[in-house]
Amino acid sequence: MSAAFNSIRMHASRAGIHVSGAESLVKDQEVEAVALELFQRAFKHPRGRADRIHLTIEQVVDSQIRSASLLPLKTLQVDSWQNGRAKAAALLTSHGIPSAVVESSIAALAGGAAAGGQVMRGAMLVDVSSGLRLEPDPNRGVRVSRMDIAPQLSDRIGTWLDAEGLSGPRVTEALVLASKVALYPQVVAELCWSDDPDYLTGYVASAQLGYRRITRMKAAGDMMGGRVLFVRGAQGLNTLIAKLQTEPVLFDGFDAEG
Ligand code: WAQ
Ligand code: MG
Repeated sequence: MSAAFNSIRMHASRAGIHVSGAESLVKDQEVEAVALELFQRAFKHPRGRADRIHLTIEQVVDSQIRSASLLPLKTLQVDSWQNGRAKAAALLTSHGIPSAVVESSIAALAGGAAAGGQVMRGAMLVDVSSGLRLEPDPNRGVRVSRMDIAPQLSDRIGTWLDAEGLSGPRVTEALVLASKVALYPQVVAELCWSDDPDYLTGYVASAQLGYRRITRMKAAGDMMGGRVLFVRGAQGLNTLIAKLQTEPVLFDGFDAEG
């Protein structure tokens, strides 16, 4: 049996505006099924019908794949999106990120951080000391990719998430993305909530905090959302961006106790 892994990336847009995206890292024998699944997701999406769908499949050099453990997951229940954002802001400032930088980043996500108040396809990179945006293309942002659950962890994590009532690809994909981002010490923390109008849960994550879900980060029907990676200055930025985009990582460990 072949042990080769492949990066599969999907990006769908409509009139140039982001609709949906996904990334995975799978063995040869799974490529067809996963590619079909991502295509179907792109074609039928709550953000609307895409008029352009990209599927990119690239073989990855196995010896370059890094293995790591997933962040521990915890859920914070809140009764309104206003309280959810306030909790997120408190968690971010507890990392030493100035309140003004946190507030302007939340406002950017809420208002659409790409040109014309649209959602971005990737993440904003925000300098924690100046609050300035560092991503080379502020319309696109930086897309974190080439990461997945390792095949040997897949059943265990699936069973655990099912038991927690968190079945389905969304939580797993977000946990995997946040766990990859947290591997890089230059990233202080991450903030995220979905741009899907029917999905209201978001999170704050970091190596220090783990993956902290917050049940409401926006109002139902709101089409805005995105990701902010709070980074320590612009030094080494190109290397960080290259690793976020291309370093392949498989997650083979998980501490269910958090
Ligand atoms: N790299 C960088 N940014 C991304 C990526 C990526 N691979 N994927 C998505 N984004 C940005 C982009 O701006 C999207 O518009 C935004 O994030 C939201 O993406 O525990 O579903 O896929 O219950 O809609 C988090 C909570 C759900 C899950 C996040 O995000 C849970 C979600 P979506
Ligand atoms: Mg989305």
